[in-house]
Amino acid sequence: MMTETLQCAARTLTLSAPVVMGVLNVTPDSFSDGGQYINAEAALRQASAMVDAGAAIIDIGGESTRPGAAQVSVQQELDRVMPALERIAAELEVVISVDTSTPEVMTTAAAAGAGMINDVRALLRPGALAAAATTGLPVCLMHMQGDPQSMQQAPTYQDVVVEVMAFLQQRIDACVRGGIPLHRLVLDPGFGFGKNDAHNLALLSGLPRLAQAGLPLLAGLSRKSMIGRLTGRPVDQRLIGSVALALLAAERGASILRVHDVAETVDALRLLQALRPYEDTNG
Ligand code: YH5
Repeated sequence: MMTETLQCAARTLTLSAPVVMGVLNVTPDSFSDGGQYINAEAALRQASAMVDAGAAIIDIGGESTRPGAAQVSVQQELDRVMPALERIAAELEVVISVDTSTPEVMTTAAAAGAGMINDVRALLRPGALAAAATTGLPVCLMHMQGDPQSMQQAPTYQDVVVEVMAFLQQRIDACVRGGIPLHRLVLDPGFGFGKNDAHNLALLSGLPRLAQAGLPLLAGLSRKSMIGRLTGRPVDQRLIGSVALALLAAERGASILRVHDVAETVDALRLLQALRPYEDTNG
């Protein structure tokens, strides 16, 4: 039987219907003068709006993993993430996911009330697996080919679905050996992380095969470059493309949709969920 709930510290996340993870912006540039206090208040307002719009999870990250983004120090990451996380944990009833690959950020965030770890490097950094195990929190293991600096230069696969699944299966095995049981794991093919459009589309189409691992799937497609290339839209006009891909991913078995536009995605997922009782009754 498929995992239908995730225990996220004190909160239980039910995944029998797809849920939305809202992406919280904690980039430093937009609040450079106000320091972390203003940053945290702005983050709280943004998170609060996403919760009102139906987000089940708020994802907070202090390292930009966009293609070509600069690396940040552990202290910079903590400075960006922790004030916002503390404010949100104090004020909102929502699961907070911390988007990090850094062991110290995992343990510090967990102690401050984070309910999930989202690691685009699938706990491959030294000490990350042990740190995540110690927190007792669920972990999203994402596939990436290469590193954020160079991953989009020349991604290559023989069979992208087979290779992503093989990588994730290795990470599942490492987690179970290292004290993170299966019921704490979520899998993510990592759309756009060392993939061209053909790879991303093959993975979207192949999600039902990834779902056969029996673990919940997370899909992050919101506003990504593939939508730009396929629709000709700049990043501020990708709402409809993003909602369409979230819906296609949910239909193919994704349980958690990581999105910027929470209200619109929640509407689309409600319609999918309304249709589900009528599926497979047309034969
Ligand atoms: C993900 O897929 N993605 S950060 C480039 C864009 C737009 C958006 C304009 N963290 C994922 O959102 N965590 C990120 O082009 C993630 N899965 C998980 N688990 C990248 C991002 C983005 C990049």
